[in-house]
Amino acid sequence: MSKPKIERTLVLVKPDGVVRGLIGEVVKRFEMVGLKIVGMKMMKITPDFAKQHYFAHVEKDFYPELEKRIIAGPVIAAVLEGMNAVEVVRKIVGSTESKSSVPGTIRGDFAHVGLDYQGTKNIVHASGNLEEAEKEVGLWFSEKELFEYKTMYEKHIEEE
Ligand code: 3AN
Repeated sequence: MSKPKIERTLVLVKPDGVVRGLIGEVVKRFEMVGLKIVGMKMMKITPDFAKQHYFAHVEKDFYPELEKRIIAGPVIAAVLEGMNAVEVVRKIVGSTESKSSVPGTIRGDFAHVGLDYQGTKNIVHASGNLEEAEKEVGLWFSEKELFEYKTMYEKHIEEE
């Protein structure tokens, strides 16, 4: 059997999620499945920083709206660690469009609007793949802001 991959991924509670008081709800869902928070902070980002984060979208027609929403207020940035963390976090977040996100996902439970109307108000951001996750974790966090520790569950596994 191949060894499970321990990955790190970036999650943001975007300004629309922060002003709706959803920080705790979002964080709870990742903790519930046993993902480990290895870094977390509140930040208000600049347009320049937004362009670095969304570099793949800067040339797209929806970019001005996307930037406006992400710089509108403070965000919560977190790095989550766990087995296949990138894929698991995307599953919990739901699909890009809230309208199509299934109930049980963050976007499916707390937003409903289609990309054609208010595409950027979908509460959270999560890295799309491992390569993106490595870049985004490096952009948002310094080494000193990331922590190593063992969760109770990891200790249990070691004791088995
Ligand atoms: P995700 O956030 O699900 O990873 P991305 O990275 O493709 O999605 O897009 C980043 C953000 O850009 C999305 N969260 C959404 O707010 C916005 N966006 C993506 N595609 C569109 C679109 N076709 N129209 C409007 N906004 C979009």
